[in-house]
Amino acid sequence: MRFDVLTLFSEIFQGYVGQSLLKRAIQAGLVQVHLHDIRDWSIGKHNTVDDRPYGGGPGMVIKVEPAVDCVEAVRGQDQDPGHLVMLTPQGRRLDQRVVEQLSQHKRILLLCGRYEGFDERIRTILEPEEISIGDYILNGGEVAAMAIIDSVIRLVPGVLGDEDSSVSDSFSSGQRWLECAQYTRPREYRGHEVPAVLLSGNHEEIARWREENSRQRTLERRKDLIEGCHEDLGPHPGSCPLPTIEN
Ligand code: 6GU
Repeated sequence: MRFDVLTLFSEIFQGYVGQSLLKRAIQAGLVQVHLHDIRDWSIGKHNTVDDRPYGGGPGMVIKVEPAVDCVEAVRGQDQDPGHLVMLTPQGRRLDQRVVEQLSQHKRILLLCGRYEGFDERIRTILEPEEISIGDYILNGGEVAAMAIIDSVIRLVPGVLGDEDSSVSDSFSSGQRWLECAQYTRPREYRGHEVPAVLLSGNHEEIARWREENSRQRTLERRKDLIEGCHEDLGPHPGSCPLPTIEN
């Protein structure tokens, strides 16, 4: 799986790319991350990549020429032109289903914006898929691009060890209940004890307790996930785990 990140702030990615899971995946040849500085495709002697918006208003807009030139040049670096994603607050909201769809691509280009946005013709010409990571405003698309890389590589075969396979993740393939509470040693800390059932060795009871714990948490914290379960089964009909919950 190859990622190409197109950004004005490639330094932001340096630490992340050297981080353990991604680093191992890169060393194992499972994932490639190529960083590209949009400024390398700037125009004029001042390395301009942004400009004031026509019509006035605050902030700066990313210029069409450097963005389009950069995407086209980077696309040409591989036989696979790749799937172009533009990170913007106006995009489709990222969730695990979107992550699963993205993971089907062999190559993804992540175009990160800054400032007030992109010249609209970048969209018209390149027709990217626009993705947002939530309903709040970031200073740029870089953190969102990292969220995409981080969530997608978990689904690349071989990146996770068998032990922490992503199949059992709480949001994988139509599963929408929250992860249950977890404990490790010590058995007691400041008077707070580990639930006895987890020490019982009774695997059936433990499984039942965990399911019930997930159910309760989801109901308390994220009722919307359960409600969504009934109307939006998507490509996984029948996998909804909580159809019995009332109200
Ligand atoms: Cl992708 N970009 C920016 N600037 N803000 C965001 C976002 C993206 N997703 C959520 N907020």
